[in-house]
Amino acid sequence: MNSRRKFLQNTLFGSIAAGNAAFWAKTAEQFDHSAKDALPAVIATWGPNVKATAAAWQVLSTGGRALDAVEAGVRVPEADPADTSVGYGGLPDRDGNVTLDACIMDEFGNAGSVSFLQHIMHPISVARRVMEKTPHVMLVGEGALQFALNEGFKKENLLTDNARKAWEDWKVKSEYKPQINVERHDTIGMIALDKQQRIAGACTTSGLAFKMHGRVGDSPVIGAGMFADNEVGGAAATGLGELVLRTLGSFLVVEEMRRGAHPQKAVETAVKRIASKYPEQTNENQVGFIAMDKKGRHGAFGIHPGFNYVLYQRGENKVFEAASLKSR
Ligand code: SD4
Repeated sequence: MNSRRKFLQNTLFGSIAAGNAAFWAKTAEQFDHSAKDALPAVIATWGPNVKATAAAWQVLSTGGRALDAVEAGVRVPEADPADTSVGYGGLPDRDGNVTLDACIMDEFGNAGSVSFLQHIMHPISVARRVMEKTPHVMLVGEGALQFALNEGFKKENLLTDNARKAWEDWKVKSEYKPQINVERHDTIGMIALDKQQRIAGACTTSGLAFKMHGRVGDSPVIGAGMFADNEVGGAAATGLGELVLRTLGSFLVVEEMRRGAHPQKAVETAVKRIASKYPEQTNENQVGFIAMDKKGRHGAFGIHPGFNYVLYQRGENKVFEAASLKSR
């Protein structure tokens, strides 16, 4: 049994069984009936990220800024050696290097991003510095590392013994075949809405396990892995980044919400776009989106069953199973 499934079975938090989209859409709307206490709220990809939403909630519940909440939140899995998809402990590329991607956006539409960054445990905080201290949006590779070191971040070895062992086992066959939900897709995308109705988002990952050296996914690309617009809401993606990059998925979700769609309908549209453009790749690969609008309404949807997410709202930190386009 994979760790996520085990986690879900063991979790004390309530979860809604995966249903069809129509069932879920109704359920998601049930969250909307008492809009007055919908703020603050935070949503994140993948159930094991309950500790991340709890860290974000600490900021939000004490009147803090959404931007600080998402940064504090996603730093939790970045520092967790047991999370093999994010930061320290992340599975390396096929040459044994841990290379990290992250991005962040604030309520003013400012954005910062790093990609192909090595040796820094908290890429999200480097992305925030890029946003706040440079005239740029994105720094990559060696330049991003130099910037981080100049900013006082510590150079560290991020390859844990477990991740090295997994890589050595993988090297025996050296086959790269992403599998739906089997490979740990625990990239964290997070959207927070604070008491002052400010929206911010963050996304951070070590990317696909055993990827080509130099491969960059959707997670650090503003509009692909994450997008937030304070007039509308925010969205984030997880899964096979190539499918999200080609469709600029998170931007699409936010634009659908801008046109009036409920966040649940908006994420369904983005998943369906991928499925209609890339039907063959959709059969074999997972993508999931989360979204939250300015009213604190949310949505989540995957191509396949197995995508779950965490919502911390009205004082409760809960894991939910997202509905999906395809059935088991
Ligand atoms: C990527 N979207 O690099 C990321 C992978 C991911 O959970 O979401 N993993 O393509």
